Amino acid sequence: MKMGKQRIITTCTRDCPNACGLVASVEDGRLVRLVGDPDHPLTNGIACHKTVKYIDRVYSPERITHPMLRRHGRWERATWNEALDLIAKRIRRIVEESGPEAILYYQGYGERTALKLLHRYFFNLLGGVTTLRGSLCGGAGQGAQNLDFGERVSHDPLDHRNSRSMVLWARNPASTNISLVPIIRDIRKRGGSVIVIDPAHTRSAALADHHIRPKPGHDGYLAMAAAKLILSAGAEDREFINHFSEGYEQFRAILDRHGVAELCAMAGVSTADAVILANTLMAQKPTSILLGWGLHRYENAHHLIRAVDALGAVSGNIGVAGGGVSQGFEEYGPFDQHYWGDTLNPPRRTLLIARVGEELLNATDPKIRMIFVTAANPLCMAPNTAKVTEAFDSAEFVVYSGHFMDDTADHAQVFLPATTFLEEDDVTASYGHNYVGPVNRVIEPVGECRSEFRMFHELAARFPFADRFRRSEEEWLHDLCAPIWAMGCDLPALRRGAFRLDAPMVPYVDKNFPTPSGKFRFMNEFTPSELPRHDPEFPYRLLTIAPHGSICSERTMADHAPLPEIVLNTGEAAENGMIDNDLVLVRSPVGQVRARLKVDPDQRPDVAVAERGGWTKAGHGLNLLTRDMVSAVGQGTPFYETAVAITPCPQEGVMGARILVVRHSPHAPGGVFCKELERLGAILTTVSPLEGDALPQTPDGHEGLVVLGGPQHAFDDEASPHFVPLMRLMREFDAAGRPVAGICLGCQLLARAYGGRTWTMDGLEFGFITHRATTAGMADRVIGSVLPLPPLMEFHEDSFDLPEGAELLVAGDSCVNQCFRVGSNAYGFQFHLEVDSRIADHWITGFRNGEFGNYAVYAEQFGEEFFVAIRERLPVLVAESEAWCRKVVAAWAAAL
Ligand SMILES: Nc1nc2c(c(=O)[nH]1)N[C@H]1C(S)=C(S)[C@@H](COP(=O)(O)OP(=O)(O)OC[C@H]3O[C@@H](n4cnc5c(=O)[nH]c(N)nc54)[C@H](O)[C@@H]3O)O[C@H]1N2
Ligand SMILES: Nc1nc2c(c(=O)[nH]1)N[C@H]1C(S)=C(S)[C@@H](COP(=O)(O)OP(=O)(O)OC[C@H]3O[C@@H](n4cnc5c(=O)[nH]c(N)nc54)[C@H](O)[C@@H]3O)O[C@H]1N2
Ligand code: SF4
Ligand SMILES: [Mo]
Repeated sequence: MKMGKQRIITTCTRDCPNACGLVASVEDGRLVRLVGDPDHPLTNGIACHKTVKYIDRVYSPERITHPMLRRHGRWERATWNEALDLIAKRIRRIVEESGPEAILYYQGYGERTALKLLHRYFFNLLGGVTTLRGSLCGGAGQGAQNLDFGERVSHDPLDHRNSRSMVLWARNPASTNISLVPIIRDIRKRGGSVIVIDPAHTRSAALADHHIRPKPGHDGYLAMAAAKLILSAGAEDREFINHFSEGYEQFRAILDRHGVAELCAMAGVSTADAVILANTLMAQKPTSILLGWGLHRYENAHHLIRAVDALGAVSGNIGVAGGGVSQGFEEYGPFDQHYWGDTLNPPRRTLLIARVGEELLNATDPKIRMIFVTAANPLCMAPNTAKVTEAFDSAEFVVYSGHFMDDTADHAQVFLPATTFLEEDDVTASYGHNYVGPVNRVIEPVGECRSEFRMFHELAARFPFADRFRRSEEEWLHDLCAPIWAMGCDLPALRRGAFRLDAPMVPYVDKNFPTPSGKFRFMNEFTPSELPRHDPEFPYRLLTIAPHGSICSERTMADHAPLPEIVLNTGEAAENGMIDNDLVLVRSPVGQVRARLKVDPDQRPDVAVAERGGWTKAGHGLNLLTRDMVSAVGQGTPFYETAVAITPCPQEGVMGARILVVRHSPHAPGGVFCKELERLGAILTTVSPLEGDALPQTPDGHEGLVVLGGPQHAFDDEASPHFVPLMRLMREFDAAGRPVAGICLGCQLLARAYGGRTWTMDGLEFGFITHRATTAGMADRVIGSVLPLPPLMEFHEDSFDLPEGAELLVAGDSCVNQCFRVGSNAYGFQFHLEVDSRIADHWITGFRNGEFGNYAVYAEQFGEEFFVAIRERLPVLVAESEAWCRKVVAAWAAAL
């Protein structure tokens, strides 16, 4: 480890069009600060708020930092050699028995740098495995623009400085493209207009002069209405139409089918909206029209995009500085793609990523036996999660390379812990601008994490083609980036800062298009019968948009709120008997999800908007709702072809149950236990008597009681005068047939409430410990239904005698009384089943550093090795404990 302070520049490789230049500050080998690089021409010193948080992600207590193998259903630590040997053995066997196409390589969007091209090279050296075709992200738009322009080429974002106005068409840069924000503000400062066209009321609406809210998937009509207005004003670009385009007559014929008012009605906008759009295009030339990814996500997205391209052409914005209909760039464009090695074998099978669940299940010749996943989370991000999960579970062997135990890792047999870009040397391009940037290693790999370059390298070393793969990163970059070097850059120069590719600032400036005729092609067919239809059973179109706070599913378990939020128009919600914060059931033809309702008066009444990316296992999983379809053009994924019904959750069982939570310390929150209760629909009221909150006198108004832990002694009524009334309350809840749960201190108080003595032990019990269920436990309504027990977190110096009439359900070796039932439905849990990664990490770190005053004396009993080991095992320990806790809560709450 390098000591002292360092400042290192690098480039963010996350799935984000900005590809920001970053400056990392490192102190004694540890990353302490990550900010935008002031010298990067597009970043200009401003990176997103997610970047500051990325440091927490790199050092997250949930991050997997050593290889793991699943043995007998449980994750166990393995060495790299064990993991890679096993993978190599399975690959060899499968290739021998079923051929290489029985393996699927699933590359996600998490990181698409130069060296990542080599993954596919590895699989091609193997003989060519099954790969994916199409895209979860952009396909449809590229397909449509290729039809019109011959090839999709966008204006350099720096060219928008020449724009007098801008249209953000299905794009939300305030959340997704921060580098554009100053450029947008600048247009307005110069007196130009910015129009946002989006059915949802996003953060970007605040950046604009006008927000036009078309019906989802119906933008084509709006574009046509604006084109008609321009034509009727005689303001069209005649020269472009006459000399540089084809198909104009067909386009005119399409426009002639309807009047402007009719088109606006079909688009779900007012005529005034179309007039504003047309007037802006006529009076504030040039206009930069920026297409977002929202438009791609329709089956017939090409209709929408082609209509906008045509509007750009009619209004004279094609091949003009400050104009253009721009969409994005190819992140793999500047690299030598022949290193994918696709020509090494005859064409191999591909599966459509848009329908990957179905495609996997239908792949029979040969059946997919192994799936190798890198930088992806298909069990969360691909459509129709239930089907994708079934498909993944039908493969015999899933290898997952990534950072966290996400939905997909949960279904794998091998976990390969990958480095983040901060631990790697590489080169990255961008899908949002024309700069390539250096990925310079900022810190040493965390734990035993390895770059995928190294993983594949060492995997290749186990095969006869090793020599074709084994070269240094530098050597590979020399070849992979040859097209960049040919533009006048070299690796040492690139390591020092971003390099602008030799790409046009303004594409098609010579009005020469790479179409067969060399001309721009107007949309020449339009079949509106193919546009999304209204189904009264599912009245809202579900728009699962980019989350503001994270990139897609890059989160941890602890990051998740109990439920996803879904936004509905305020009036629409009220008409259907729902108000802000209600718990609602969101149903689609393929699945259902519970969510928290948010209302917004500025949103269209026929859409439901939610942020994509929450994990399925955390109760978010919005792709449980989406249909698996493919776009008609470009093999894209029409995520927004899903319509949903939203209704209040039926008030039964836990739903709507009011639960009193008594908290004893800010360091011991309700964690997973309380989150899960909320997820099931309970309404929690938390009181902290030690901070002056009044304890309710009777159970009236609450259907259940949860008493949390804290450092107090259960026998010390002097320090905690509320113990006596609290114990009475615990008995009264139970007597009234209302379930009680006591955790740690709460467990001891429950024992005392029924006459059990509480006392201080010889030492402190700390860490994750495995206990056993007693015979009574096996027969118990709650514990009997959640066996086997994973290791569970302990942090206590007191214990208790079982009260008379109590049943011991879980017994420990060093401290026997771990879980009991008393009365009819009162449960005491000595272990902290509620911990999530944050709570556990806080306790481990605080305890080790002597921060928890009265426990400091015990820390010495636990050596340094103990703390290192527990921190290393924490991600899995917490994941197991959390999954178990959720089952316990469901069983406990069933009595509500
Ligand atoms: N913070 C953050 N940034 C990200 C990401 C993230 O997850 N979080 N993801 C990254 C990725 S993978 C991508 S692809 C990009 C996406 O970047 P954007 O395209 O900017 O974002 P999206 O939310 O995918 O879609 C933009 C908007 O399209 C709108 N939309 C949906 N349907 C229609 C329609 O029919 N008509 C119109 N006019 N608008 C419609 C949606 O309401 C949404 O607000 O962002 C990248 N950046
Ligand atoms: N409902 C709905 N679903 C959608 C969309 C939508 O609009 N609505 N949008 C779609 C879009 S635009 C996209 S791009 C896809 C994204 O789909 P995916 O790529 O499957 O999902 P991500 O959540 O981006 O997962 C990327 C993972 O890569 C990890 N990662 C980052 N760097 C590395 C690395 O170097 N190595 C490894 N091994 N892992 C790394 C990240 O931590 C993260 O876990 O989702 C799509 N899914
Ligand atoms: S996530 Fe996007 S905006 Fe944030 S630092 Fe990375 S590239 Fe920049
Ligand atoms: Mo994307």
